[in-house]
Amino acid sequence: MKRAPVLIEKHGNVTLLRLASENPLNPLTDELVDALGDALGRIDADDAVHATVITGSEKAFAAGADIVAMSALDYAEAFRRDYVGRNWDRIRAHRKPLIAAVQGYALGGGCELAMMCDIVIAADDATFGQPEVKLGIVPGAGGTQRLPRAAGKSLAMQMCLSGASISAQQALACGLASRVVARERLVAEALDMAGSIARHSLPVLMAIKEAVGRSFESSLSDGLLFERRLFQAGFALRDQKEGMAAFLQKRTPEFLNK
Ligand code: DAK
Repeated sequence: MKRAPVLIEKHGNVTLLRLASENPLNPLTDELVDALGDALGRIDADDAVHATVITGSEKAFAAGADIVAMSALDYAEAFRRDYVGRNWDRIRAHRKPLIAAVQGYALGGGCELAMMCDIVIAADDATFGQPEVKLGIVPGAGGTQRLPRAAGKSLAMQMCLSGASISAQQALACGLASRVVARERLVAEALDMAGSIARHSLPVLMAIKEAVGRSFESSLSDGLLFERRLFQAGFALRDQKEGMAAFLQKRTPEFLNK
């Protein structure tokens, strides 16, 4: 029997998704990205899940889009099928917190997938790169757009124009990753972080994700107004009452996610 390209584990109100193609480099085939999109769609619809960790194999988070499939594409077909747009958009549209736990290679679409997540934790052996230029193509899932925002223009240009990768420590230094941990501890640390996020009120977590996301899409004044309205709307939540009452009563809040 063919194994599932994405393995799903439940850890309380955190889900762990392991990219697990037969090739441990995890080329991002349509099958794998479809399975990831399906899993994230189910998580979005499941009130019991508050946060998700996406990880890969010991060798690779993902070594990029499937070069075998891409090598056969022509322009008409890529345009007509909106090549890989459809399934990738589902990842981008996910509304709950996503943590990428990156071990080994995160190249091309693999680096772009990590950047679509809200937080990137890297194992000390992780490498990040946008090697598309070596294949005669430009990055297609955010490398030229998210990487400059995450890593700054100069480093993003260097990576996209040369195709050379950076180390986990460089990713940490430039802000592409927020933590580097020993490879043996990667998934445990990512699950710990997800758990510390997931204990909070789900609608508040989703609103924070939306607001931080908006900061990349809008002017500062529009973003600040969006944030202020979300902040004010938060007083309609029962969890605002609970959070503040718990603080004043010196107890742990019991959020209702309402
Ligand atoms: N696709 C298909 N097969 C791959 C692959 C890939 N991305 N990466 C590796 N493989 C295959 C190799 O061909 C080899 O196959 P066999 O020869 O065994 O049949 C096997 O995996 C093992 O690979 P290597 O022998 O090369 O293994 P090494 O350990 O020596 O090297 C490596 C590992 C990761 C450094 C190397 O395999 C490598 O450089 N791989 C290619 C990395 C790459 O160029 N990635 C970028 C691809 S372009 C979009 C969404 C996404 C994208 C674009 C648009 N939209 C939403 C519009 C993304 C584009 C890309 O990612």
